[in-house]
Amino acid sequence: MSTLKDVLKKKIDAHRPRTTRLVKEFGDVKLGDVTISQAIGGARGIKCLVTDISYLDPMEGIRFRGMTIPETFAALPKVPGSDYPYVEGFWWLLLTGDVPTMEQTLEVVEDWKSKAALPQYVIDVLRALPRDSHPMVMFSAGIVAMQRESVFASNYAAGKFNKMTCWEDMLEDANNLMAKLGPLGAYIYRMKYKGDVHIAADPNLDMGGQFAHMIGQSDEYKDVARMYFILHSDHESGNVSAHTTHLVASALSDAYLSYSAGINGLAGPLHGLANEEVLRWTQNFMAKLGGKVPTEEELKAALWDTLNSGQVIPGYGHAVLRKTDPRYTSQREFCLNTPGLAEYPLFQLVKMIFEVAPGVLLEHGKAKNPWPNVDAQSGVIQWYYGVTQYEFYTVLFGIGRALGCLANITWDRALGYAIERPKSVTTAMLEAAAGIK
Ligand code: CMX
Repeated sequence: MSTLKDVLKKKIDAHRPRTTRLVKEFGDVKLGDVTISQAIGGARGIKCLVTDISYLDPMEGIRFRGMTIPETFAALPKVPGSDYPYVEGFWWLLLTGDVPTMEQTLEVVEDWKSKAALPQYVIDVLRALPRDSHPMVMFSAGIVAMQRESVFASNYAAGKFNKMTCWEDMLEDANNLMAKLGPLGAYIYRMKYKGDVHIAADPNLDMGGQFAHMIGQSDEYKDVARMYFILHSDHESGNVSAHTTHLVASALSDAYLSYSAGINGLAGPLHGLANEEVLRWTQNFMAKLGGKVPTEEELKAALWDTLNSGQVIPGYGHAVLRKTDPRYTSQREFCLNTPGLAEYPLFQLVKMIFEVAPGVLLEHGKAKNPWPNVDAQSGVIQWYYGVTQYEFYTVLFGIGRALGCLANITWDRALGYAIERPKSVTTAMLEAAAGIK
């Protein structure tokens, strides 16, 4: 008797050539407004999402509310004594489209401070998980556990749902969650990697500074946290984390349910986990060479080994971008302008990969974009400052990404966006559209 797996394997083996043929030979055949290759290939390029919070141009990169990354950093109120802006002021910008005054920024700073404490039951949930669970699992579990705090959900359950004003409850949930994500990440970090010894919040610090303080980092790292959270915040609506958050919220799920789902998407190796993969790849490569700086030929060979074994080069390529990601450039400049980091061997290697990998990917001929994305550069900065637990890097991404996702779903509620429900078709229908007998 065949097992379920045997039967399924036969079916899959028989089905695969049909899908491959549809994409290869009939990819451009239209199915209404989209093509077969778009229907099979992850909805690439289909314009069916709306957001005014950020826009990603394939050649220019991201603009937040119409501003490039350097313009954004220049425009926002700065933390005293720092070259970097308050994350809280950036949140105001994403939500409203206006650059806030210092007074408006400090209003958010104080609001988040007042909401930052983690409920004890969230700590209990984190502590109940096996200590070797991935930090993204802990982060996601912590967020979803907090759902009982949702003002939106409790008002909905009490029959107080009002389509015109429900965005106010979403905003309250979003502010509450934003205030707690830094402390949640810091708790996970200290519990997992720093002997379970925790650091109390400093009442004088802004969100980015507080995170640095609570993970036990230096003053210098405070700017790293601010920069990192802002750079990772938003990349328009179609990426997996933003789209998942939007999709789940479209069922009138609250901010906690929606963003924990987004976090689960961010934890995939083709998305946010790529920053962890980049560091693993570079560290393994350096270890193989016994720590010595590789020659260009050695690096090329290692990149080809990765490609030939069927894996992707992490940190390279993008679904939309067709040039070097300006978030990569911004972090690269931070490295080049930071004495010590500029000469750091791992940064030298990351620089060398930037010089070699695009040529290898072009020769390989598959990736539409051979240039680096945000993840190619972020880990080296963390490593330099002593955050060497690279499985934690996606949590850092997730704290920042919340800014964009939560601003978006607040606006989704305000504009009453509909529940998402694209239409699916069968493979036989595609074959019929392609004229395959
Ligand atoms: N290394 C090797 N092959 C790559 C590649 C890379 N870095 N980038 C793309 N390709 C391959 C794809 O796997 C695909 O191969 P198949 O035809 O065999 O399936 C082919 O090139 C065409 O892909 P594409 O259209 O250029 O890219 P997609 O839009 O399908 O995927 C992305 C985009 C980011 C998933 C892909 O470039 C990738 O896997 N990059 C490495 C992982 C990574 O850095 N992810 C982080 C992205 C940023 C983020 O979200 O955080």
